[in-house]
Amino acid sequence: MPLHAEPPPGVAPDWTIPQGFERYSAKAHGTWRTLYRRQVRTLAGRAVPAFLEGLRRLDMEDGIPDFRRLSDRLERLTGWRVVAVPGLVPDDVFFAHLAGRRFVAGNFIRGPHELDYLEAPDVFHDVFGHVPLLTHPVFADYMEAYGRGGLRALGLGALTPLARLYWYTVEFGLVETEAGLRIYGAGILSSRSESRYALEDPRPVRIAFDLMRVMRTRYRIDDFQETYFVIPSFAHLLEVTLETDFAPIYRTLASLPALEPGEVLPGDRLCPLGRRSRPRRRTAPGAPLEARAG
Ligand code: HBI
Ligand code: FE
Repeated sequence: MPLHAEPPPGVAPDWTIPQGFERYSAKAHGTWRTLYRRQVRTLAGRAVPAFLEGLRRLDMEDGIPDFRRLSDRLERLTGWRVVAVPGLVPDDVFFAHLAGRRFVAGNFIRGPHELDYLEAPDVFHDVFGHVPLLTHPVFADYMEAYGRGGLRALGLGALTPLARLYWYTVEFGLVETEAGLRIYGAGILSSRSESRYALEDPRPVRIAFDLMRVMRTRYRIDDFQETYFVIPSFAHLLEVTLETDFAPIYRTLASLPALEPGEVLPGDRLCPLGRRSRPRRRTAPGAPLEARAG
């Protein structure tokens, strides 16, 4: 994806740049606030409770956050920091940042004419979508483990299957909770239309997470997903990532045909869209936070 292996002029050797927080216009902060409010309304009862809890703790509703202040807060919680980059960075650079608990984020924000769709991930996708779950200790560990796995995968020539794992978890993952299916993937969490589609539309298939199955499945970058994978918990995702030796999986995958998005295999466990997917508000003690809020 990147055109240069070397950072362009003005970009540090690790591909970071200053965020330039002081340079955001009032309009840029206004775009952030519009998106933020809209998305908070959409995500009540749809996002995984840990995301909404992280969002609350990060205090980002007033405008594009200053990465220094945001990082200081996040570092106290889970040891992660947020660093600015000019756009997509080379895979090895991306993985090295994750392995060092640094999340790379674009510093620019989409224009008011492209609130619903954009091609390159901007600061709203990267920070609103990804950073709140980095406050969750288990998810935070998964992201680091993924970065380490990425560096190993590059050495094994296995970027493609590993990129599919990122796509179907970090970007477009769903999780089963006691209250029903919830969103944890940042690509969904930062999109109003896909937040509804991913949970409520009958068209996509929702398949129980299986590492090999995920790594075999191609994905689309230009439309809503046709397949979502559902994890039982962040603990399961972390455990599988830490305890599986990916090398034999990559070897097996090399001899198997890839699967298309939307394809269903006889062995797939499908997650039906029951009434449980949009529960009525519960107020009983111990009900998920999101069910009580809003
Ligand atoms: N760069 N800025 C940025 N953001 C990403 O999500 C990203 C990247 N470079 C490479 C990359 N992702 C891929 O390697 C992963 O999607 C697997
Ligand atoms: Fe992303």
